[in-house]
Amino acid sequence: MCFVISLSYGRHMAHVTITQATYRAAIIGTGFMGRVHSHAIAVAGGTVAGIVGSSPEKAREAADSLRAEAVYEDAAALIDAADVVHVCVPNHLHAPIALAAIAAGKHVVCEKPLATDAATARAMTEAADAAGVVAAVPFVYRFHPMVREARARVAAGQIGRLTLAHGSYLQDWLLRPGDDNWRVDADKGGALRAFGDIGSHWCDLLEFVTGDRITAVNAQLATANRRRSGREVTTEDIVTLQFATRGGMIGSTVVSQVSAGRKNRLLLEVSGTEATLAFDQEQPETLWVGGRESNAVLMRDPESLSPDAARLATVPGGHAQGYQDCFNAFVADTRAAVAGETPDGLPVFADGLRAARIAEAVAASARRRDWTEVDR
Ligand code: SOE
Repeated sequence: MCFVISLSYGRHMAHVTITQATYRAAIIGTGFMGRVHSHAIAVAGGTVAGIVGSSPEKAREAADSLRAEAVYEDAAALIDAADVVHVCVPNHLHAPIALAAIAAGKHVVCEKPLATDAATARAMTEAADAAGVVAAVPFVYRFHPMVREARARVAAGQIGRLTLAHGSYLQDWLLRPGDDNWRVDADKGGALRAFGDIGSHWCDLLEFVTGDRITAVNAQLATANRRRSGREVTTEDIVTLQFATRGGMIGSTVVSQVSAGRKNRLLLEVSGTEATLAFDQEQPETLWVGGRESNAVLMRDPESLSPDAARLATVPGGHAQGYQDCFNAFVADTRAAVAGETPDGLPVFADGLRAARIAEAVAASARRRDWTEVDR
């Protein structure tokens, strides 16, 4: 059961959904993502029943900042105590923890990439479906209001027949040979690192906004830093990708974690026979609309947005929203799903599986130096 409370401030209306189902979360993994999840759980009206870290000391250190009611040493005991399990550990540990939670009948939020290979992602998706639990994956850029606005305009036919999509997802936090992280190691992060970590977001956003599907890819991979912290690195720093879609678009994207000055720049531009839309994740308050006669930069103003975009606009235009707001909205929608609702656009395990299948096609294409079909 849920209540929708409408609040008005000046000319602005906000709709806040209050669900009655409890949302007692377990957070497994206490790093950066654990903190982001914890904040979003609090904003969604949930509680953090407990946390498990990579060591009991790390978990105790993180307890306050993660608002944890308790620190557990045993993940199974924490899973028992929770309604929903948030899996925020390195990628190779997603499957065992998520599957244990599903086997215990718990809802799951599992970080992306869902698994380090598509077969495991499929097993996780099938297990969640069979258990009838909510199983969500934080492809959170879907929750930028201006992304929803772009999606609504495409769906309404305002862009015309889609012909071209392109863009990039660029970061610089792995620029230097001394920059390091567990994601760099294939045995923890998966064989495709930059693509799994951030390319997956780009492809998810493309398919979400356009409602179209990538059917074939032609990819190149490059590793700029072949050694990091004294060891050999096999995972890629850069991916260039051409693709074709079922709906007849062609396009390309560039994914890099070694692009100096680019912190988290996801750019998606979609062109149709009537208009072009461009969204830049580092400027998420605007959407560029290109026309033959004139161009416009739309501001996130809830009063002029489509209903789904306005739903996610939690503060009036000009009061900047960003990444954590996306996460908050994602967890709020996950909570609504736990309460029995079907929020539009909630990314679920099937979307995580989809990303894993695209990643496998990317790897195969780069290996074969040729086009590879995604859904074969
Ligand atoms: C690191 O590259 C990272 O935190 C990703 O893991 C996230 O998914 C992305 O949102 C930001 O960058």
